[in-house]
Amino acid sequence: MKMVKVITYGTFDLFHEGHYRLLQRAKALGDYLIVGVTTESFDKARGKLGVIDSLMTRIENVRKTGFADEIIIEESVGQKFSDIKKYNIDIFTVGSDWVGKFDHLNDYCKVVYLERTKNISSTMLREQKRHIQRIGIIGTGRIANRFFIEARAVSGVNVQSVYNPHPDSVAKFAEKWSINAYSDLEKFFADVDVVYIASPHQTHYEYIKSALNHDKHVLCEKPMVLKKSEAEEVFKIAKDKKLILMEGIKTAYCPGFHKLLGVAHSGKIGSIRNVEACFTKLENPENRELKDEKFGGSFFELGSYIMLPIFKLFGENYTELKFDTINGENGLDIFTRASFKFPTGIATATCGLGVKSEGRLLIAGTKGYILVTAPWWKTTYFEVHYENPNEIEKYSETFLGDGLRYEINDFLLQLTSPGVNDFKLTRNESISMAAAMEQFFSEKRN
Ligand code: C2G
Repeated sequence: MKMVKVITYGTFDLFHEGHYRLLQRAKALGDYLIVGVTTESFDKARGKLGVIDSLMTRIENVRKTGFADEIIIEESVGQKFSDIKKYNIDIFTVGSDWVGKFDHLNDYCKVVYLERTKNISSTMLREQKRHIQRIGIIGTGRIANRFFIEARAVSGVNVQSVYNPHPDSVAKFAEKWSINAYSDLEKFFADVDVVYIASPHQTHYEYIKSALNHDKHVLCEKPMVLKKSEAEEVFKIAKDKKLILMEGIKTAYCPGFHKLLGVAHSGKIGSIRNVEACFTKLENPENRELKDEKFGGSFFELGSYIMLPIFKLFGENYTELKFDTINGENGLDIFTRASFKFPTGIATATCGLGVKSEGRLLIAGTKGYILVTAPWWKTTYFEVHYENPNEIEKYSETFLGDGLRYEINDFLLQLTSPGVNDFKLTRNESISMAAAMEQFFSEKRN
C-alpha cells in the first residue's frame, strides 16, 4: 500500500497546545508528516509580526512533539506548491483559521483544514512561563471580521471569544472563525485577557468601563468615546488599575505614517503651517453609517482619521474648531469640514460618506510641502516638494493586509512593555478627539 504523505506549515512561535493538537491531527491524517517551519525573513515578507522565538527554537519545539517525520524550512511564497511536487505530497493541511486560503492547492493534492484550537493558555504555556494573550472581541460587524484575519498575522495572541448581546449573530460569527460565542458578558470576560471593542460607537464607553472593571486590557475602535469627560474618565480608570487602554486608529500604528511624521518634523519643509487631510468613502445608504440618525454620519465615522495627522503635526491643543456640513435627507452629515486653528498654523479636516473627493494629505511648511497620495491613511507613499518643481523626494513604505496587524502588535507591545510606544497615539490626543466629537454632536445633532 502506498504511504500517505502529509505536509503542514507554520511559524510555531511560543509553542502552544493549538500547535500541538494541529500536528497531532496532521500526523493522524497519513503515514508520514513533513512540517515546514517559517524562516524569519519569510515571516517578515508575509507580514507576520511579533515573532519571538528563533527559528532553531521553533524547529526544536516541533521536533519535541514527536509527530514530525521530517522538518523543513519554509522561506518563500511559492514554496508550498514546489514542496508538494518535490515530496510527492498527498495531503496539505493547516488550521481552520485559514479556511479557503489554500483551496488552490487542491489542484495538486488534497487540502484539509483542521479545526483550530479555540482555547489556548493552559498547562503548556504555564510550563513555559510565557503567555499568549487571549483576545475577546465585542461586536460582530465587518471590522470584527477583519480583526480576526489580521490577528492571525500577529504572534502571541489568540482570538478566543466573541461577544454580542444577540445570540444568533454571535453564534454565526463564532462558527465562521472557530471561536467561543458569548451573549453573557460576565462569562465572556472570564474567558479572555484582553478585549477588542468593535461595537457601535455609542456603546464603547460602557463596554470600556465594564472591561476595565473586570481587569481586562482594552483596545477600542475609533472613535473611542464621544465626550471629553468620558475619555478622561476611562483613561483614569485604566491608569488606576494599571491596565492598558488604547484607541484603535489603525493609521496611527502603521509604519508609513511614522516615516511620514519623521520627515514632516525633520525640518525639510521648514515650519509646518497648514495641514489638509481628506478621507471620503461612498457608503451604501442602507448601512448603519448613513442610517443611524444619532450616531451615524461622516464625522463620527471618519473624523478620527482626519484629525490624527493634524494633532500629530500641530499638537492636540487647538484654539478654535469650526464645523461645516452638507447633510443628507435624514439630516446626517454626508460631508463635513472641520477647520482648526493652532498657535502655529491652521488645518482642515474633511470627510464624506456621500460625497467623493481626493483622499490626500497635504502638509505645507515654510520651505516646502509634503503630499501623501490617496489613500494616505494607509500610508505607503509620499513626496516632498519644494519651490523648484523638479526637486521632488520620494518615500515609500510597506502596508500589509488591512493594516490592523500593526495596531494589534503595538497593543501587545504595550502589554509587555507599558509606555514603550504610547507616543503613537497619546491619551491627550484621544481626549482631544473625543472633545471634537462632543462639539460636533452638540452643534450638529441636537
Ligand atoms: N493553529 C491552530 N489553533 C490555534 C492557533 C494555530 O490550530 N489556536 C494552527 C494554525 O492554523 C496553523 C498552525 O497551528 O496550521 C501553526 O500556526 P502559526 O504558527 O500561527 O503559523 P501560521 O501563521 O498559521 O502559518 O506558511 C505558514 C502557514 O501558511 C500558516
